[in-house]
Amino acid sequence: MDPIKDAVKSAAAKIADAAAPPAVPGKPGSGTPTVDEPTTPREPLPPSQEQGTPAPKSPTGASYATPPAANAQQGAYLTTSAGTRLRDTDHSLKAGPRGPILMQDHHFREKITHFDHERIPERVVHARGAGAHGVFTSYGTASALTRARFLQKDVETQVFVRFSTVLGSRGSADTVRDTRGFATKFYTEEGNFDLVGNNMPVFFIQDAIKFPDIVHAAKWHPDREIPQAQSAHDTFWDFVSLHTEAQHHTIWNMSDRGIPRSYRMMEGFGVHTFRLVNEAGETVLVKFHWKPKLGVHSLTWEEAQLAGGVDPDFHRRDLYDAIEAGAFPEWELGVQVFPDTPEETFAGIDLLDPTKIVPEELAEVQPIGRMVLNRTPTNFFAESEQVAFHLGQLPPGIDVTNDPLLQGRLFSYLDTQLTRLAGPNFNQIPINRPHVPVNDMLRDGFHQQAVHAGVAPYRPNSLDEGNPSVDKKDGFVDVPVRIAEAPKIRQNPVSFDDHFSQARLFWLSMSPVEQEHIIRAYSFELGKCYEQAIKERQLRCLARIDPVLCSSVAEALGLPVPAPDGPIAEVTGSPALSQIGHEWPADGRLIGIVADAGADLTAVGSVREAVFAAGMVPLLIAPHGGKLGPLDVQRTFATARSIEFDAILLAAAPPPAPDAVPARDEKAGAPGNGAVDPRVLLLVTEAWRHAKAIGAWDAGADVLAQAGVAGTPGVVTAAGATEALTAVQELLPAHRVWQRFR
Ligand code: HDD
Repeated sequence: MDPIKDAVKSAAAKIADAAAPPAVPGKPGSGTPTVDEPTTPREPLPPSQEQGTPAPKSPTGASYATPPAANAQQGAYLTTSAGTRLRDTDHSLKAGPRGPILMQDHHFREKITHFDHERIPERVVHARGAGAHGVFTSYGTASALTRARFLQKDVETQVFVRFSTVLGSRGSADTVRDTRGFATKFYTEEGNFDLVGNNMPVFFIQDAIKFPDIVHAAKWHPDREIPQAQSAHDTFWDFVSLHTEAQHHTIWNMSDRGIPRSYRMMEGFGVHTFRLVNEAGETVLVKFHWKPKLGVHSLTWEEAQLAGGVDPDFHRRDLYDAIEAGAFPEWELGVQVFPDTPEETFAGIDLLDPTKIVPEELAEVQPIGRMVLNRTPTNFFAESEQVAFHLGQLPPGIDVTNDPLLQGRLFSYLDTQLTRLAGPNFNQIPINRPHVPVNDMLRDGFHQQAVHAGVAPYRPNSLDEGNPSVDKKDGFVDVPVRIAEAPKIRQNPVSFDDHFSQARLFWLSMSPVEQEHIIRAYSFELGKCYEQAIKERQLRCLARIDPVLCSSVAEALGLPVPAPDGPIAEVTGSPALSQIGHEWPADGRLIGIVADAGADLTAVGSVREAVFAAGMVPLLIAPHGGKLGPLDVQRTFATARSIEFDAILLAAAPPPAPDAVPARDEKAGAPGNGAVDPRVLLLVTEAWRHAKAIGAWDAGADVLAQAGVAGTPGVVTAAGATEALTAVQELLPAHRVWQRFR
């Protein structure tokens, strides 16, 4: 007898017992699920190219084995973070089935600890956003102006774009009245270029030192943390009425630009003036513009309100759905080009003042490339949340100007990531990694991912034979701009004192419908303020912008119309700023088709195909989910709401469902005569109020009559499905049936 061998044998037997499958699979308490798992384990998708870990580079150029990509799921089996396979992840290790959890349960502790730390601080501004991947293709038209390689002819560059609201928290609604962020990361062959812009070309402040002031004023009240994602409150209006350089940006916010229809239908602006430098060292000043292929369109105020309740993720969903449907959002990048003169002005406009635009009629926007967003993120957190933009990420050929807002931003974006992404190595996070080799001398720090080799992370060195070298030929160019001899001073140029002329220019550029919307927006927002003195002060600002605007808002507030306390600027409007009066492609528009089992489903099927063929997205709306005859149903009367659709087609007049709200109740004033489902009538009346095109055929025409909209502008009764679609298609390029507004 060998006691040691026996002990090993008996221990091995115990381990084998423990490893054996439970006696009765599927029995409650047995440790296995009571229902089968839906799938057998399979390999997950491999990480996409830009998620892969770049090969570590040594300063001497020596190569090292690439470690396995550590940032995605791999293999078929569940493991701990240390790679050990697990037998059970559904039951904590307890002292008996009814006993307490044991401290020793390392899997429990790892799982819960990691979960407890899943959230990172949200962005201090622009917390709510959504991103997408795409490709930028350069036309080469800027190649004479800049040496930047990604702007040379036909060069294709991967991009990631994140759109955002400014004020709300991560979980706030998409359709609030606010400025929208439009931040693009170009993964160029010369390193990343971050163009961090907005959907409005001007900003509230001229000097970055005031950013905390505008943000503290515009965000929630510190005592109640309300309102969420709104500017309709006292502190915002207190600040902008006292700090009149904000008046230009404020009128943009009060316009329809503050409630975009879709991220796909927003312009983007770099806001600041940048400096381009070419191979010969010659420079020009430029302003960057993104022009959406689908045009610039907005929601109506009522649509924005409805979306806030019915679908707070309205813009996020729209972006995702459009890309998944193959209706890829598209923009042209353009530049306004100005000579780089010592004054840094153009047509009397100070190019360093971020509260000013240069009207397109004075300097046309010249297209330099095209961006298509064609891929949604694989993982929201890893990509849209962890993406970090920084204005100092510039390729050779693009340089900054002395705009004091831009100068301050160059500090802030780098700084903020240190807290938000917990350390200085945020550019090693997959979404932020350049798509070119990195050979910096930055070392160590929290969350270091690279295994740096080499012994001399400093320059000059001899131990690594002087590596890495600086590139005197193709490296980043700091344009040697002459700085005028001047005292150190906390002061702005005198030209920055003009706070009202361009707010008036914007007002004069609007069509009557748009002006009416602006009046209503000011009336609503100021109407939500408590402090009379703030409303009166803002009315005095409006008096400097326009007498009609001022008196209309004063009337709505029930306050006297103040006299302007300074001259009203003599300016003319810029027609390019109006969203109305142009025609745009209808690609990617959403067409709701209402049908029921009684409809001619063959015609409905053909009209769906025709909508697809026209580059738009048809959504079949039916009394129930599943199938309608051979057709897949995308929305039901319970899930469809008018805000989602750009036009409605009616193939039927569905009767009320047995479980629907009482169809006809004279006392409650329900619409219709009880023959049509009230949810369909609501869909149609709302679509009508929001000035959308509506077409009907067969029994669908009865719905128009019941809703009381038959024969009004933009409402078409056609002989058949094809004719109805054609008529609606003719209305779509104008975005809305504007005649319906007064
Ligand atoms: Fe900013 C985020 C746009 C002025 C400080 N900003 C941020 C984002 C956008 C803008 C689109 C979101 C980026 C993303 O999706 O991650 N900001 C602008 C524009 C400005 C501007 C167009 C004026 C022309 N910003 C501005 C100033 C400062 C900041 C003057 C500070 C002095 N901005 C920040 C920030 C944020 C930011 C605090 C928050 C999260 C982040 O940077 O990464 O650093």
